[in-house]
Amino acid sequence: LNSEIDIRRAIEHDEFEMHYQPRVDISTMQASSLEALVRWNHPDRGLVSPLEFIPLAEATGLILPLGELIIQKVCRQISEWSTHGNLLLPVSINVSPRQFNESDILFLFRSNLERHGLNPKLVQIEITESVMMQESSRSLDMLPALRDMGIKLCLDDFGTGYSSLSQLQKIQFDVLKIDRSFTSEVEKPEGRALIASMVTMAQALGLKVVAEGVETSGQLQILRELGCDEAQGYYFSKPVPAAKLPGIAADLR
Ligand code: G
Ligand code: G
Ligand code: NA
Ligand code: MN
Repeated sequence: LNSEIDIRRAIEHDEFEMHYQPRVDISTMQASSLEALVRWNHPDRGLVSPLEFIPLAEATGLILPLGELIIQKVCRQISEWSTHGNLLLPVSINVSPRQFNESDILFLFRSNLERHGLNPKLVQIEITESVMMQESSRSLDMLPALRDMGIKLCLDDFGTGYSSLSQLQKIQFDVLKIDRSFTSEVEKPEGRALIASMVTMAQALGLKVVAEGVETSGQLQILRELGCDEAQGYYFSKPVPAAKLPGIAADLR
């Protein structure tokens, strides 16, 4: 496992599958969207976390075919949901830096949306702050074009990079996702103050703000008091296969 050859073989054998984690509107307590998270369903080892293969896929360039496969799988899944009609929520896809620099990301999204006749509103893109910090990256040019297509842009892991504030002026994002390292501290006064300021800033800039990694009702209560729009985390649901989602969405109501 975990060599370039293993990942290549896993792509060929279709061993990657997508799990989905709901993002919940704090005022209605209903799922507002889903985040797609890839897993490697390994024949011997079972489900392997992306932490164990995404870094290698990024280093070797295999994130390009894998990333394309992920976009295909998610669009096909949204299309199935829209046909069978039991759950239709926007889905956000994590996109790695190399995918912006080395693949035709505009074409990939446009062609996959067209193939299934999907409304671009059903797809969102999550970009970590680290992408935004690479000033030379072509990503900065791609982002407005993707947004013009109707795809919403989410700034992921917010607060962990250092150029966040200046980048927010350059590119219009739709959603700001506060990193879970802040959420875990929200019950302490300093942690609460940090999240309060992020919520105020995001909303002043017209972004929806999401707290990641919500694990307890205590955290959720404070986020509600602070006016945070949405929450995501184990308190609501772990990432689960598509088949388990309708039940979870129903439970949240
Ligand atoms: O799902 P989990 O929390 O184990 O994910 C661990 C890390 O792997 C996260 O940082 C997440 O952004 C990344 N990751 C998960 N799924 C994807 C994916 O589909 N594409 C990319 N590029 N990264 C992913
Ligand atoms: O980098 P990104 O934000 O995409 O990472 C998402 C990762 O966070 C996934 O690996 C997912 O499994 C994990 N995750 C989601 N909710 C929680 C949570 O409530 N607690 C913790 N510790 N991890 C979470
Ligand atoms: Na992410
Ligand atoms: Mn994410």
